[in-house]
Order: sequence, then C-alpha cells, then structure tokens
Amino acid sequence: MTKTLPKDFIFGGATAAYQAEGVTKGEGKGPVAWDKYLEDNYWYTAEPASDFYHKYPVDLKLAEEFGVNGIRISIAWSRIFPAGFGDVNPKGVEFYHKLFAECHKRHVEPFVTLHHFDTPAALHANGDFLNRENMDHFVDYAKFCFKEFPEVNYWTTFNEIGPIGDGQYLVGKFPPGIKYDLAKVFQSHHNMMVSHARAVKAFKDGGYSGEIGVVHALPTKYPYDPSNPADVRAAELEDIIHNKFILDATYLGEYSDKTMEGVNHILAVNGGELDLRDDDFAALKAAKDLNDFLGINYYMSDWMQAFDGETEIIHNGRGEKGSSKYQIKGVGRREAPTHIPKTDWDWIIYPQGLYDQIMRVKRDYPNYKKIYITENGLGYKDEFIDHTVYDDARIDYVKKHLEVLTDAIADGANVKGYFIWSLMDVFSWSNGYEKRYGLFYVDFDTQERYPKKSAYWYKKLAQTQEIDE
Ligand code: BGP
Repeated sequence: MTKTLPKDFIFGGATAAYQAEGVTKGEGKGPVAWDKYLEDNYWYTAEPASDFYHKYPVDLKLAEEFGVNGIRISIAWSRIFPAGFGDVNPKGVEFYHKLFAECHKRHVEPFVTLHHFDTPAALHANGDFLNRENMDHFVDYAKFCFKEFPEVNYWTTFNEIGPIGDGQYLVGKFPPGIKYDLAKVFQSHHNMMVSHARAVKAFKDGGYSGEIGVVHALPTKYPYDPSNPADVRAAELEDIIHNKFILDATYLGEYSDKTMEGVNHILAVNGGELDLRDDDFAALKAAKDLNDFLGINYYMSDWMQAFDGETEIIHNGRGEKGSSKYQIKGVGRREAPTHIPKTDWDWIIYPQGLYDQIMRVKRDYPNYKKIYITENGLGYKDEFIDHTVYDDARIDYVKKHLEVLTDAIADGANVKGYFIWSLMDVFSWSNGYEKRYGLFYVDFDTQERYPKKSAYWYKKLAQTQEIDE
C-alpha cells in the first residue's frame, strides 16, 4: 500500500556552512580549527566545497523547482565574529541577510543552525566548549543573531552535540584529535547542552518570534543477543554515551539516576571526573520545556556485544568496507548481525531504527512537542553518467526511512518534516569529496549542478506526498 505524508509536511534539504560555502579565508571570515586540521590530517580541504557562498541563488532556484520547501543552513560563527566575540564582520552579516532573503523569495523556509561543528579557531584552541568562557561567547553570539536576523523563523542552537564530543575526544577524527577520553566526551556534551539551554532561555526572554530547538544525532543501539544480559548492558551504556545523556539534559533538565549510574561506571573504568554545577542544572531546568522542536539526524543503528578488553576505535574514512573497528573498555563492542546491510563506510542501514528512536523520544520525553528529521540520507560513491547519477540505492534508502516515518506518525508521533542530507553534494568532514549525498550532483571543478535521479523522485514525492511503491 502506498504510504502518504501529511499535507503541511516540510520536504527539506540540509546543508552546513563549512561543508557548503567555501571562501574560508576571504570576506572577513575568521579561521576555524578545521582549516588547519584538514590540511594537516586529510587529503582535502574546505576549498572549494560547493561554493555556496556564491552559488546559493542557483541552489535555491533548484530547490524551488524540485519541490524542496525547507533548507537547513548554518551560520558560520566566525563569519559574524571572526575571533568568536568582539568585532563584528559586516560582510558576514550582509551575506546571511541576502541568503535568507533568497530563501524566502524562493519559498524555501530556512531552518538556521548557529553551530554546525565550526567553533572559531581562537576559542577552539583554548578548549572549545570544555572552556566555560566559550559557553558565554556562544550565548552572546546567539543573542546577536536572534536580534540581527528577525527574518529567521526556525532556529537551531547546535547540530549534533553527541558526534562533536565523540569526534573530538573519543574517535579523534575531528580537531583537536583526542582519542578515548570519555570524561571529555561527557563534559563537552554537558557544557554544550548548558549553552543550548541558556541560548533557548535568552531567545524566549527576548520575546522573539519564531521557534527554537536543537538537532541531535540519535543512532539506535541494540543488543547483539537480546537474551544475553551482558549484551543488553553494552547497548544500554553505548546508548547513554550517544543518546540518553544529551536527551536527559534536553528534556529532563537533569541526568536520571540510571544515566548517572552508567556514566559513573564508564568513568570508573576509563578514568576522569566531571564538573557538573548547580547553576548548570538551573539553566537546563529553566529550558527543558521551552524547546519548540527536536531535530533528529538519523543515519544508522548499531548492535552491541559485551566486551572485555582495551579501547580501540578505527575510523573508516575512505569507504573501504569492513575497515572500521569500535570497542570501548567497560562498555562493549560493535558487531552487527551479518544479514543487515552496510554502506561502504560501514554505516548500518536499518530504517526500523528511526521508528524505534522516534517512539523512544515520544515515550521517555513526552515534553518533546514536535520532531523534524533534520538529516537522513545515503553517502555513496556516485557515478556521474549522462550528466546525471542513477542513484537508485539512495532513493531506496530514503523511501524506506520515510515509510517508517509514516508509521511513527500513525502511531502518534508529532513529526512535521524531513530534510534529506544533503540538498546538493557537499564534502564530508572526515571522508572527503568522494562520499556524496546530494539530490544535485556538484562538479567540484566547474561548480555546475546536475539533478540526480533522486531529485526527480523527491520532486514527485513533495508534489503528491505519496511515497512511491
Ligand atoms: C552529520 C553531520 C553532517 C554530515 C552528515 C554525514 O553528522 O551533521 O554535517 O556530514 O553527518 O556524515 P558524513 O559526512 O560523515 O558522512
């Protein structure tokens, strides 16, 4: 049976400033930690990206033509405040006014994120969000944007607080490249959540119109053998690291006893302490019911097995299937049942995990109000043939995730939109330009755009709301 999405649904496309804009040095922009980190550690840089800084009118025209009625955009903090605070760069401010005007002209609603992985370099160098001074700088930057950009109706404070902590302090694939430091992971999550809460409170106190929320990546965690209590425990602990800790902070304003028991166990095994203050919890509590929406980024699930040994994580950044490894001391190891498909980057494709995650939020955090799926899509080594890409695998991936979304809506979840990652091809933070996700193919040499087969499929979907059989 054909499944149908609601009439008022957002069929969006997602982007992020650093992955799309290019122009990392000009136009008064301040540096970010990624500039040097990519040069030193990877085989690509953020130049030219998709040259969105100049090409946004083309991308928004295409979006309108293909029925895309929402776009996730992020503001590059260091385009506004080159040093993170203090002097404002008027060119950056003007750029975003023009960009938002173009979105409205094209009837593509901008959902604007304040921080998508790109803390200004000076603040990143002195500890990023582990340094409490930077929390104040973020809140000041947020307040500046709320006042300066009244044309924005949907604000997101942070994109993926979870993967930032993991990338920076656990896997070590994001700057500053620290590995296996679980205390830093939790502290970063906590400090960013407190910064989020303070920004949300400032937004509501300021009486601004529009809505505000946060975007969390929520990979669902299953025990490899559900009848084995040790595997169940491994999945529970892994869920605390990636999901439960930040969801508790968002919607409970505190960490439940179960969450803290897991955190304390992980830190007892791996070392380190947390600095959690009364003022932090006051801020979290004050904001827990003020979030207008939750953005869920969902790409994959994981299966966990009990494991007794040392931590070792290997990131598969080149798309060599089977080259990744993930095992954490005192937590568990990732081991998926063999029949479950994976991408070349070892991301496990499991649409049911999206359904389960949405229903978990609905059950455990009933004050969530409204959900947007703010990222979902398939990273693929696209083949450019006949000026297009026949990306049937991507269509199949999106279709299956949208189908379970309709099930979640039928079962009472309030889901109002879906943003495919990504609108046009952009580069991937730790995998480069070869891992493509877009509806529109970008020739990174010429910066020409070409609609993929998925773009035509998405257009029909947006017009009919019907998910093709
Ligand atoms: C999310 C990020 C995006 C994007 C996406 C795909 O974590 O919010 O910015 O990069 O994942 O991930 P990747 O580029 O690693 O394939």
